[in-house]
Amino acid sequence: MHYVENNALLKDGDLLLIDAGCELDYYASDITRTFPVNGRFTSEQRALYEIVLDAQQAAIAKTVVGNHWNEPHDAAVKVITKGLKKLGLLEGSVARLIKDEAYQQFYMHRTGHWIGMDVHDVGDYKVGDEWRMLEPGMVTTVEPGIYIGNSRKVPKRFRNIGIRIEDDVAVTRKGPDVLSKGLVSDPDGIEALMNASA
Ligand SMILES: [Mn+2]
Repeated sequence: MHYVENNALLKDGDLLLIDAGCELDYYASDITRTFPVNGRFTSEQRALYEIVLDAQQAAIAKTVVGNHWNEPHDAAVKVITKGLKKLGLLEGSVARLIKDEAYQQFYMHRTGHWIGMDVHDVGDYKVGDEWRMLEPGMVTTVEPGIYIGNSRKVPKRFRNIGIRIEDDVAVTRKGPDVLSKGLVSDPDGIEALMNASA
């Protein structure tokens, strides 16, 4: 999920995941995009990418006043589980796969964290035993991903693919405000960006 040596050669067919940040006026950002090195997603990469993007959009839609902290994560988990089932990477009923946390072999982290003056900012996620309610002015990342390793249980064409899409989202009375929306995230846009700069 995090690779910090930054010395591997970029190979034809690889994906490059960049988890980047900057600071402005003492506030931190945390943004991730995933690029196909050769400028085109394979059909398997694209299928997985679209699941992650759908999961992110579902999670962002839940990042609203009156929902609790975990609702965006639950939405992302549901989309990812459904998507992996559709591709044949998970088998069984979606409800069962979620209950058994079967998705965790491919999606093993949380969907977001507070962001503010620090990139993982202070702030509780629960109050007592209850998930905290989202309030105007809170800012969280929304960053689902899918990570498929080398397992022989997975068809070869899906192996060694890791995708994460991360944006910074402010909770407002008018709904979620995606602060990082200026950076393209749809797969056609990513490919266009890659090919324009080539
Ligand atoms: Mn993050």
